[in-house]
Amino acid sequence: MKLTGVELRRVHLPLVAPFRTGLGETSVRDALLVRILTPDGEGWGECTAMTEPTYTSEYVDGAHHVLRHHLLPRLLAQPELTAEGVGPALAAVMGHPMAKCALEMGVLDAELRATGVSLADHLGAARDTVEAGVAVGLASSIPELLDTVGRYLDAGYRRVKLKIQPGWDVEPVRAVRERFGDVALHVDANGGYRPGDTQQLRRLDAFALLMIEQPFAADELAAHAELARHLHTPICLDESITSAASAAFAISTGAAAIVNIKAPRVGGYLEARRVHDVCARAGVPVWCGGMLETGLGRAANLALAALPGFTLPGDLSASDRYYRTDITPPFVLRNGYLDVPTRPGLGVDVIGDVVEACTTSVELVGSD
Ligand code: NPG
Repeated sequence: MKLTGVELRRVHLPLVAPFRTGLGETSVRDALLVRILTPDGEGWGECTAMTEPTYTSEYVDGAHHVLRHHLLPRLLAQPELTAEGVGPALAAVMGHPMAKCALEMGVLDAELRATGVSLADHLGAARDTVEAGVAVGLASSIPELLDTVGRYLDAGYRRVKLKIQPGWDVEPVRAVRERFGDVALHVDANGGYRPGDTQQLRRLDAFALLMIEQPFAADELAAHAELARHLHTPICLDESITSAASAAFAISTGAAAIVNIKAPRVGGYLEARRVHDVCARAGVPVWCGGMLETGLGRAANLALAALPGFTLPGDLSASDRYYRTDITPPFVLRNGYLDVPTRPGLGVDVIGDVVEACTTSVELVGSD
């Protein structure tokens, strides 16, 4: 496949409600989309970098810059391109996994559309629906939290993840357990605790949580392994896992009993599948993380989450949990499950007039 051009498009999508974590609050998604143009058809990708570099070092303006000035020139210089070849073609540029993921996703979409294969089949999906989970941000009060969790459970979500931080952990978890009984519950700290907080984290053992996600900073692998020796609750790593190699190492040290896989954090869906394979060989369950994706990223995440090792519900919710109007037809909850797209490529089409209406900038970068 020859790449003839790539469109970089920024879209402004207000969230239905602000999403607050220990890293900050998001009320609008300033998403960066790529449209891959080839003589055989087009493909779409999404860069999930956030407005500020608070989750990882990537952020949307930086991703836009690295795509425009460093990644696209290398990709456009390839005489022939395959999705497998995107990673190697961009390897000279260090880091920037979310920007690289967007390009690989777009090329995968174009290539699979041209060959009539769905991304789910291409990755090796084992199911056609995926259990939906929901991530609940930090709330301003326990009653507000209980109200939000109650609405999601009424909607049919099968697993609830609560954001925690020092000062907002045991009491909200206790309140949710008391009100909602044995609902599948897990907590996510986004690295907000320090190794000295072990005694406080041990108090969470009383609530039969599925897992505690990323209690310490991304590079604190030894501290996570040490914490695991003092907790009954399994430790899941998110920010620490940046590749299949880092997943293998984290598992070997005892730092991770469960892994959250986010394709954008590991540089693409093909590396995400390799993370899945490493975890499956080690008997470590995985689940699919989310970053408030539009329908494009959601479609790709559903394909990934259909792989056999994804045995826990992920942060994959229906479109209306995020956006009043999405740029693709909405994903809807059916008895607590979401359908895995089956059509070729990502299996979803952007809605032209919706995308135009929320576009804040667009630039076409050509091959000459
Ligand atoms: O459902 O997409 C979703 C949100 C899930 O909590 C969620 N994502 O720390 O995993 C996270 C968090 C996040 C959101 C991280 C946005 C980075 C950006």
